[in-house]
Amino acid sequence: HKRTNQDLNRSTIVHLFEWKWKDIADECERFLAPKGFGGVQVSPPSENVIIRLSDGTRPWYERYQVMSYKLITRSGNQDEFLNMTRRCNDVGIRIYADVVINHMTSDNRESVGTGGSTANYKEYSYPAVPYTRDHFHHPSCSINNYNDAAQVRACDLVGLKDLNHNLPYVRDKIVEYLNKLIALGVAGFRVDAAKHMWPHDLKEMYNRLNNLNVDFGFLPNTKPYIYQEVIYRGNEPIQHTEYTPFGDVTEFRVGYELKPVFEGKNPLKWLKSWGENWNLSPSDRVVVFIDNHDTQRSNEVLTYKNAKSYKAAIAFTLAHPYGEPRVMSGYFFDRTDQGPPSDGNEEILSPIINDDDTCGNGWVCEHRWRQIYQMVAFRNAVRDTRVENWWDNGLNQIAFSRGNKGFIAINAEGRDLDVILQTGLPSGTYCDVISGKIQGQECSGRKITVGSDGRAHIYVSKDGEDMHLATHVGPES
Ligand code: LM2
Ligand code: CA
Repeated sequence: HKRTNQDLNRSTIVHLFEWKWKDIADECERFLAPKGFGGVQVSPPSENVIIRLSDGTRPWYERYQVMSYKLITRSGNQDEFLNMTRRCNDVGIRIYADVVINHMTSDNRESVGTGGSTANYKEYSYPAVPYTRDHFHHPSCSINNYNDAAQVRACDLVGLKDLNHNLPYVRDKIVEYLNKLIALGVAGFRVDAAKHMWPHDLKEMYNRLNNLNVDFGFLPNTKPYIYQEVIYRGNEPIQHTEYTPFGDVTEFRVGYELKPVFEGKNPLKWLKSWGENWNLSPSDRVVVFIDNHDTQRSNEVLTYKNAKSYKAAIAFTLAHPYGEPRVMSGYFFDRTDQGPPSDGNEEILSPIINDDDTCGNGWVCEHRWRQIYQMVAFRNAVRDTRVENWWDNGLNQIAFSRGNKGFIAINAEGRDLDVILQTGLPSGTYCDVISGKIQGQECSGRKITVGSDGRAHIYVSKDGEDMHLATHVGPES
């Protein structure tokens, strides 16, 4: 296994944002396993407060307001969670739980949770844990100055009641919750709001976590893979290095940096030095992504709404060895607080699967876009190789190979890319996995003919559906 606890011939975490456990189990079997994905980040499994917006609908962000550590949410209950981890692990797909442990809820109008638990906010009372007033930071204060590390850790994030992890009781409850998830077969955790907790408290809790449950196919003595949400943009006192000694961190700068690049505002040629040389954190400590469920609601990164640049940026992160990749997969939205597609009973709708693999019923299913899932197969095919045969035109056209296993070319310029390039690949006829795929024995996309000298004619039109092409050795060639 790798440090992510994924199988060696797999890679890439897909965040199935707001999906139901039952649908994730189905997706592991029918799509993620055959396409080579390595794992799924699931929405927080812990009971959350039910919030209704003025139009009566439920916002997605209610799931970041914890009522208890009971596993009961709109995604499903504990039995359904277990059914998911069982079925996904059986086909080689790992489950990472998003764990919200920095805080409980804010003062809402509503005080009933998805599992029926209640709370008394004025008293800081959450009887279903139980937590009482003593378990929180007092006096309450709000976070408004990110240059004050103590304030970021001990005050309330957007009004959310802040747990005091200095207390053994609080740590016990959280360790108990995480160990419950481990017993149920998860492979690791995305730690929500890690920046808002003291590193030494997190370390102490992680040290008390059990090994992964061997009943789900993990090797004995395997530790959970932990990646911590630490948003760092530079020039802040709280740095990744405080958290990397005992876990990985989310590298938000990838999304922020690649947006202008793939919009043609910062030349692609600079990607030659992509990685630590861009001041990003060390490759073996980061999860990388173009967007996540928060940033896709901002204007700071590329999302499904900018499909052409978005697909190319994701292809670049999957083709490049820097970091552990995660792909966002969500639903269409107009308003930032808009919750997942749901029916009249507020039940989350299952995605409909169309004949061309895409989704319906309001789900975007970015991970089912051909240009995205076929780059997961690319990444698996090129593992253990380096970036070689770098080429650029001095501006916005680039190409590189991964050893002699894969090749990608990107054209973000206002003119066609039309040139003979060294692909590093063995001679043969390859199928461009961006414009098509192998169906039966036939390539439905463009073909790339590599000569005995490894060179090929590379053409990417300036106004095609996609601004890139890619291919690799293996079943897809
Ligand atoms: C995270 N990482 O550190 C999550 O990725 C992010 O999605 C969470 O915020 C945040 N931390 C807390 O877990 C989301 C959402 C916020 C939302 C909170 C709590 O981005 O907008 O805040 O969840 O539900 C909402 C309202 C906000 C209000 C707050 C408390 O948007 O205006 O603040 O609830 O009622 C008074
Ligand atoms: Ca805190």
